[in-house]
Amino acid sequence: MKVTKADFIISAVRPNQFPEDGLPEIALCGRSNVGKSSLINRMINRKNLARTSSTPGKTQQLNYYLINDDIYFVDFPGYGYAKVSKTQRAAWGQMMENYLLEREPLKLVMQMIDMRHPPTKDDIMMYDWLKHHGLPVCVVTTKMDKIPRSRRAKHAKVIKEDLGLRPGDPFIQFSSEEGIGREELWAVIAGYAGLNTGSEPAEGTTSEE
Ligand SMILES: Nc1nc2c(ncn2[C@@H]2O[C@H](COP(=O)(O)OP(=O)(O)OP(=O)(O)O)[C@@H](O)[C@H]2O)c(=O)[nH]1
Ligand SMILES: [Mg+2]
Repeated sequence: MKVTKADFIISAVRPNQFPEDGLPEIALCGRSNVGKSSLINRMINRKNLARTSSTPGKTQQLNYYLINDDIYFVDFPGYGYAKVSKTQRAAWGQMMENYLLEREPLKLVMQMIDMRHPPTKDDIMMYDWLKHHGLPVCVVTTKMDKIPRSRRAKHAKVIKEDLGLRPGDPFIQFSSEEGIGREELWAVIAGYAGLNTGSEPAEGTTSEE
């Protein structure tokens, strides 16, 4: 996928701030610090359009990025960050839940898991919740470059087993640092979003028509 244009659109805190053009939306969720913003930057090959931080929990709104005027990435607040107040967590939770259950242009949820560790309870709960509600999910494991080659297959296996990865759900091993998995992930996204990239959709993806 050739990205020729990428723009930050809005940090939305209320549904009436969401774009109204109906373009397909791809949501990114995962623990705080898992690498959501870094993945966006790598997918569009820009260093710092999505703000990354060493301060976990920095993303507190739904951040919309528009790519090639074709598709939105929606960066979610990271879950599982202890220093966030209960009230704030409940408010985010409600906003995310409403978005995921009611947002018509949502085509795919990328659930991101840190490849260095087994999935957390929150990761497993999130995946179960998404599947329970029938949402299309692609599991993306991040920070692959931090695992020695010889141990990658083992880590991938543990993550698939602990999550109970459903048959048909794409599973992509990714590194924002090295760009591993970028093309494969674009192919999956293009398939779910119905984008025409001029190439065949990757295996394991479904296109809308
Ligand atoms: N080595 C390596 N480091 C990564 C990778 N992805 C992210 N990081 C680092 O992990 C830290 C967190 O990355 P972010 O992209 O800010 O994580 P996030 O999920 O957006 O975090 P929140 O917005 O706080 O929820 C940063 O220091 C990144 O440089 C990766 O693939 N490889
Ligand atoms: Mg972020």
